[in-house]
Order: sequence, then structure tokens, then C-alpha cells
Amino acid sequence: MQRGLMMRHALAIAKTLTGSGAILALSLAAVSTAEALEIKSSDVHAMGYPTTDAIQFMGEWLNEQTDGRINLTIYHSMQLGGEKEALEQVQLGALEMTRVSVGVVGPIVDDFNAFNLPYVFRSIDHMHAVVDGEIGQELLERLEVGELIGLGYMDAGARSFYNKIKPIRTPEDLEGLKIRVMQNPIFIDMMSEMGGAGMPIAFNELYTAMQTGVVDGAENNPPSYATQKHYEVAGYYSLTEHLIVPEIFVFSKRVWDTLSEEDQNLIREASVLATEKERELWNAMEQQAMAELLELGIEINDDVDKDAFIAATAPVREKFGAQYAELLTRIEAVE
Ligand code: GTR
Repeated sequence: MQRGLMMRHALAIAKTLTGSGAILALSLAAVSTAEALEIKSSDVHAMGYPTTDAIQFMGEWLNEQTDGRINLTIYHSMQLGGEKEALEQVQLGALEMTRVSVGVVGPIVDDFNAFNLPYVFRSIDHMHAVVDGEIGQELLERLEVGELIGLGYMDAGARSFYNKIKPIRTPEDLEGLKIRVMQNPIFIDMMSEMGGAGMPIAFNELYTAMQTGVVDGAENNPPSYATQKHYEVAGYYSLTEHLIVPEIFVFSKRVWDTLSEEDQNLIREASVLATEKERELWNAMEQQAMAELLELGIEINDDVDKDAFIAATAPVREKFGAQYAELLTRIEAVE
């Protein structure tokens, strides 16, 4: 073949290839939008809890919208381990989704620790205004650096102390007590400033840890205290309400990046519905848990010197406050 002819021939082949390549890519895209999607999501709570039920609702909605193409399965009750492990699995893409407390997200995206400071939110309404607004959105977006896609927040009320020894009324009452905290160093500091000793233990190991005396107590909201039956081994519940830590549900960025825009939008839409659903379920569950605890005769005291707790935890807010100064000022300014 002459050189000129050879070149024309090569060019013709290349054009055909590119053409079919483009057709192939197009048909792949068409297939992928219609591809089945299996979402595995984990939670430390059992079904029947506001978070698990809201995620189930999200899954059912997605399933209906896509005629069964998207399917969501919940691995509840710590079947896949604690929250720290779940987040790691989601970061790796081994698990598509998880719902965890913001308490364990601080070590991944530092700014979330601003939400983890004691008495940083004035009330549940204040927390809602923050997470539903600009700040909440900004922080969700920041999760991408941690290989996570932030889908939304959920409610978890306020956390208070419970222990097996005595009611807590002032920070002095915590002196010498070993209290389990979530797996984040900020909570160990918080406990030291309040007078106790904070010990990070996974949620699924807590009942036994209290039963065997590894710790004297823990801190959590009424629904967690009640559903985990922690009152059986730590019968004093004192309403200090020192932390208002929201929950968060996240998607694996690795998996997210392989999804069609259509599916990403559907998941976003479903997430808004899940957040709304959880808030509704949360309010009912909180009341139900308190009623159940009272009926069981659990000693719940609300004669807590909150001002003393707020004062005692000022050094924690100061210590970490410098790091999050701008964010904290913005949080405080939210009405
Ligand atoms: C609950 C929360 C869980 C988990 C647990 C804990 O309130 O819903 O996600 O964080 O507290 O203390 O580990």
C-alpha cells in the first residue's frame, strides 16, 4: 500500500472505532441508569428505633420510585459492629450507607466537633436552626474530604448521665465516677472537666461494661437508655442535658461517584424525606421512652444545677473553642 493510501485507511479505521466507541459508551450509560442498585445501610439501633425506621422508609420510597430497581437493606442492631467501624466501611466503599451520631464524625471532619461541645446549642430548636441552615449544609459538604457524602441530619434529643451509684445533681457528684463516652477524644476531655473519668467504649459493649463495673455509667438520650435496657444495670438517670448531638447519615463517596445523576438525585430527595420522618418519629419515641422509664420506677432526677455544669464545662469550650472560633460565633448567632 502506498503511504498516502495507508494513512487514509488508518484514519478510516480510527473513525469507525471512535464512532463505535462512542456508541458503546452511550449504550453503557443507558444501561447504567437502569442498573439495579443495592444499598446496604448500618445502624447500631434495632428496628423500631426512629433512625432505623426512617432509613427503612427511605428505602421503601426509593424502591417504589424505581419500580424495585433500588433496594435498601438495613443492617441494624450493630450486626456490622460499632459506628467507628461502620464509618470506615463506608469510606472504603464496602458499605454504601450508615447512620451514626455526629459524636463519632469529629475525628473524620474536625469541624463537626463544634457540634460535640457541651452546651453549645441552647436548645433543640437552636440545633435544628443550625443543622437545617447554612452551617449544617456546609459541614455536610465538607465530609467529602473524608470520602463521605453527607445526606442529612436526624434528631437524637439531649444526652444526660446515668449510673449505678447515685443521682447526679452537680459536677461534684461525678467525682471519681467512670463514665463511658462515645469514641472521640473531645468527650474524654469533657468528662475530666466535669470531674469524672471518661472511657471510650463501643455502644455494643456498654451494657456488659456497666454490668461488670468496667464503668459506673454512661450518658445518652432517654430512647437509647430505655431501648438498650441500660437502666437494668445503671438505675439513676439525671437530666443534665449536657450534649445535644445530632445524628447524621452518610453515603460512600466511592460508590456515589459511580451512580447516575438520576440516582444521586433520587437518593438526595429520599434523604430529605428520611430526615423529616425521623423527626416525627423521634418526638413520639422520646415521650414513650420517658413514660416507660417512669413506669418501670427508674429514678429520674431533674433537680440538676445546670448552671454549675455549664460553668464547669467552660474550659472545654475554651480549649476547643479557639480552633472553631469562627464557627462557634456563627452557631451562637443563629436564632
Ligand atoms: C445514641 C446514638 C447512637 C450512638 C449511641 C452511643 O444516642 O443514637 O448513634 O452514638 O448514642 O452513645 O454510642
